[in-house]
Amino acid sequence: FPQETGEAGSPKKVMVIGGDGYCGWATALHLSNRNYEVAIVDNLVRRLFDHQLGLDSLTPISSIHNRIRCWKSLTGKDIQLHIGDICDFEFLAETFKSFEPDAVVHFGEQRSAPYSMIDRSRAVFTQQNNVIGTLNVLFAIKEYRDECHLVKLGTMGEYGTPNIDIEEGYITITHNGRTDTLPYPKQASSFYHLSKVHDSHNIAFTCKAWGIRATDLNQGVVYGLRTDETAMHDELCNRFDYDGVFGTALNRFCVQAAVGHPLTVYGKGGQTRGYLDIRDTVQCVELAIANPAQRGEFRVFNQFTEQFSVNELAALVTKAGEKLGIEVKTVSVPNPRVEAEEHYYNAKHTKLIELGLKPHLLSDALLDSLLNFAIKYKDRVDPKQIMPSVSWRKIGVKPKTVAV
Ligand code: NAD
Ligand code: USQ
Repeated sequence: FPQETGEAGSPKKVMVIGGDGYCGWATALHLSNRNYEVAIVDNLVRRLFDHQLGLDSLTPISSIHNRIRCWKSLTGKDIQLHIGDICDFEFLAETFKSFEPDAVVHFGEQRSAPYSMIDRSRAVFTQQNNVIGTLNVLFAIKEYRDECHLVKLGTMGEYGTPNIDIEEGYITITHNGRTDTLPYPKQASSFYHLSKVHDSHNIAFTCKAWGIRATDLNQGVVYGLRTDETAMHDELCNRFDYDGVFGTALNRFCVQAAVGHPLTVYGKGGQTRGYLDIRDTVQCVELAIANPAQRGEFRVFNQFTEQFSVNELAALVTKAGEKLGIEVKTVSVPNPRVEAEEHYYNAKHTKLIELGLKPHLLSDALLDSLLNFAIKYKDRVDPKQIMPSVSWRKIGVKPKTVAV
């Protein structure tokens, strides 16, 4: 990794928006450990969603204040904390002016596809929170910190599942004898995934119009619990979602196996996505920060390390369960989503490797340890939260208090 210095040789300052969340917390600690000066910005709305929907992380998590205190007492390193909503521009402007970031890593969005499909108000909230939050970050960079590099978390789901190879952000097309390199077509399939498409367009435009430097990390589905830093103390433990709204495929399957619930394959199970270990999320973000985009450049990286279908994941978890003496069954659940269940999928993901990413591929050992974590915390599992409860087809205007 190149030298982590900002202006005048001082440590590079990184603002981590969404730094209390799953990817953000792991990243904030990793960057702090690597001697970046870190400020977390978060309005803790993710903890509120849990309360509102009656959900909880598999792992017990400390308050953000105790997390940061614990980190300071273990390492002597300070992480600044700014509690507030990035949709509130005055708040965001103050954090920019006081912290003066060299890079902003933006994780701070509503990130669940099912949440965005609960009812009209959640769909509107998701797009308002995500699109306006990102617009405010772009304006704050332009106004107060125009050299600052934006590292924005996007999603592989922006591309959908086209019947051709997926490139990294751009595709060169020859049409009626003329050739151009154009943004890769976007075919997102939830109001959440669409919010990321809208963000990408807004960022691309401001790179062109104002010379913003930005990297869009089109991340695949993240799995895993521990990173070197979050494993240092119980109070640093990361969240781990297994419920039908916020839980993601592989993490959910491990918890389901641990409690003897059949693995919930939606529909035919041929849905193929890119996946990565949370230890690679933190590595990729550090690589993007250490190798910033040029002024005016809108750079897109596909951030995942391996592709799996849902059926393949279920088979891997079944095998890992057998080794631990657990019998794992699979059930085909009627698909609550509208998505292709059998399709071609071949997505490029070479740019982060070229920058030096050393992937942690999904190994038997990792699956064993994930299953063991799930077993360790299995008394905390609420079986009522496992089955999917949000239907893409049934979304309507009637507000729903619980997802069920
Ligand atoms: P998370 O919900 O655990 O964390 C998001 C954090 O952002 C939360 O702490 C939340 O309180 C905060 N936040 C949301 N809106 C905010 C606002 N308006 N102002 C301030 N803070 C706000 O999500 P995560 O799993 O850590 O995902 C982080 C990012 O990575 C998201 O943008 C997500 O779309 C992207 N991503 C996640 C995955 C995954 O598998 N988890 C995969 C691909 C991309
Ligand atoms: N699926 C099942 N069974 C389950 C859960 C999911 O079959 O119990 C299927 C889904 O139908 C889907 C696939 O697994 O086809 C992935 O679903 P997911 O819930 O693991 O992931 P997704 O909704 O796509 O969203 C997650 C994160 C989101 C991120 C995205 C990356 O919540 O923030 O953007 O992964 S990607 O999928 O590459 O777009």
